[in-house]
Amino acid sequence: MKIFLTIIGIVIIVIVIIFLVKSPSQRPADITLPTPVVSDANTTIPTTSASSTADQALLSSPKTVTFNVTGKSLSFLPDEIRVKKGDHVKINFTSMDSTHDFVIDEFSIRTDRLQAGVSDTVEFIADKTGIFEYYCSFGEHKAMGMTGTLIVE
Ligand SMILES: [Cu+2]
Repeated sequence: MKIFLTIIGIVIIVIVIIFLVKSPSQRPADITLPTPVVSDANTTIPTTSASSTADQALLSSPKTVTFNVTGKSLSFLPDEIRVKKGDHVKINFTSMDSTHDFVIDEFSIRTDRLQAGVSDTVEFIADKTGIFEYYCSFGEHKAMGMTGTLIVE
């Protein structure tokens, strides 16, 4: 029995170490080295196959912009996000209390419903300009004011 518990303990420690090693190294990599992300983003843009648009794609290759958003006290921080059309937007959302999620209908993105202290990441290409609402879809949180504004310019 003791050996069994020891093995489980070791496995948990290894998983935690893998998480700790992975997450900080991934996030700075996106900021300092946008190139690997660009090829990833290109696959979702249907214009890359046309050679006439290849030059345009090079000139305005998608830039990855990352936002850390928290949900707390029925509000989002920040409650306004501003990006450029064509940006590859990455939202790391963390619930700080209660159960929250992060939803933008127009870009069909939705995080998991998160308990306090839990994070989830969603990504999309801001392929249209405009002012869009993000909100928490849990319970009556949206009606109680848990909304924010995404501005694509
Ligand atoms: Cu909520």
